[in-house]
Amino acid sequence: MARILITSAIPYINGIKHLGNLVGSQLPADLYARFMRLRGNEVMFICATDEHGTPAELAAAEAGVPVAEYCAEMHQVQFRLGQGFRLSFDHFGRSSSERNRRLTQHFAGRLAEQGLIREVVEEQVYSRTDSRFLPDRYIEGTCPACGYERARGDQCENCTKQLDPTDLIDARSAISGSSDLELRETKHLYLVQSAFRERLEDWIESKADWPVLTTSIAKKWLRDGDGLQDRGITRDLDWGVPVRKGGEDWPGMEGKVFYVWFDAPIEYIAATAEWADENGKPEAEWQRWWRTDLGADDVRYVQFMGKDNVPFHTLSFPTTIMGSGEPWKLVDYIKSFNFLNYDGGQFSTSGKRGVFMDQALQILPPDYWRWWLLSHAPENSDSEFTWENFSDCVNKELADVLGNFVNRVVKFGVSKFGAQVPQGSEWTDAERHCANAIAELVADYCAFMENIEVRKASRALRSIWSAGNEYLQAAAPWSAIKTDKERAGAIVAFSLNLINLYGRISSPFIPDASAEILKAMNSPSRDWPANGAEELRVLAPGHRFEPPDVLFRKISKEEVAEWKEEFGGGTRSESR
Ligand code: B3M
Ligand code: ZN
Repeated sequence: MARILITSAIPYINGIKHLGNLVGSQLPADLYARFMRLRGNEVMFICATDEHGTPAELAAAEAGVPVAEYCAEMHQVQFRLGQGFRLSFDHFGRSSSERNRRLTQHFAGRLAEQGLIREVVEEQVYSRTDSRFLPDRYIEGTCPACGYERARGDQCENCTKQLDPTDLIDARSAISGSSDLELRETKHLYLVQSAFRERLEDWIESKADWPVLTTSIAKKWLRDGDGLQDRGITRDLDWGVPVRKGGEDWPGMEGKVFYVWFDAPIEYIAATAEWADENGKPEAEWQRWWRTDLGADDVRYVQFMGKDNVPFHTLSFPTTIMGSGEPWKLVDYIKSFNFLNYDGGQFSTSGKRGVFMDQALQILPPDYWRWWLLSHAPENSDSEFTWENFSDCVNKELADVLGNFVNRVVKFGVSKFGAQVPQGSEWTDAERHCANAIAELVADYCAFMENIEVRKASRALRSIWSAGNEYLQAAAPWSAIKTDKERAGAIVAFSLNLINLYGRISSPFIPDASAEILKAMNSPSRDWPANGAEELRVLAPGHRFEPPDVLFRKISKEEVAEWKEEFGGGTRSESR
């Protein structure tokens, strides 16, 4: 049994996430966490809301609520939506927690002690119209690298370049739209990332097994030297972690807070401590996941995130960890994702274009979304959601291939043999052949899941379902029953065992349907399927079951037309 620490990028608090956000981090992280638990590993799966910085302040201002109140409410909303999608976090924390405040100040203090923080008096963009500094997202303009016109002061989301507000061309205030800006002096702390160039290069270089998407982004920023410019880790904002050195004041930094990207990844650690607090566990219980001197040396730590978050996780956060000089756990594997587009354009939070997590659950159960999203995860390139593709996929793969198989077998079986596994005659070549094929496919499925190849894993699972259909079609118990009831019984018994197997191995993708199947089949709990024919004899003759309800309904043409209209969005805004 291994110990696996899994973190998903922590979603900004500033509103309900769309399906593109979901499939870029939280959902595949959940897939992996569920699979790893199913295999008998000890898993700690952590997520949280990212509550500081300009996104939170801007959203709260727009909602007309104090920012702390806004964050508390939105945290609950995101937490419940996560449950709605069956995201199986061990803890869903808050970056505004007391734990994160203390830990962030602790890291800053350590970095200062190691000589890795510089105090810099610099000029920052100040808006005369708004009477305030405009850090990060408070300012928008054209990206100097790629020309994208709605780049923000902290990062261009089009080309992922990390930016400073002063880099933007034709800059304007995101609050008032004003371009009546000037540069004013203010003091900030800088993290000396440049001191880590070689260590970071060697570290990334050693990660030969990482997805190319992850290493190519990391190497690009290392090579261009861009990602290793010393970066400001403080801001002139009210909302955030107050700048302190461990438990002490930081002279000259009164009234300033840490930059959201400094404290957000530290929340991975803090959230694990929050988990311990909430469950009445001693410090050692969370430290054994994070401190290599306290038990975390045998932990495998895997992070999930969208590609725009990669620079922060391959350069900045590792610098914080390494620079602390303390034995904190570094990530072992970073799985990153491209973007999901929506019907010929981008998902847009500001333009309300696309499907958002709350809306998705209002129209269909979570398994339908999970299956489509994961089987179309934007792993090797961006991918696109269209309603036609979605409804085809659900109707064919879930309703026809899986749902219909279960339904046919159970209906036929119950009508001929009652709600129990029939005795039947011995297996024939048909069963042996199918059992072997399934064993091979299950091995493939496992290998893909271990390697976090999400699309390939979904294809293997679909093939496992199809193999059952092909078997049933060829074995044709409805014909056999006319001449040889025992043979028909054998086919039904084998098929019922296939259903049971499907219930056990499909849960990472479709947890609700899997649970329904297992409950209906009155399934004995077992370890992960051994790759042998044995698995298809688990439900013995005489084993009783309850016919399950229809597992998946079909999506109609009318619904597709209606939803297309409803979710099209008023504008074709370019913002994600
Ligand atoms: N909140 C960005 C995002 O939601 C950011 C991730 C933080 S991970 C430490 O995409
Ligand atoms: Zn750009």
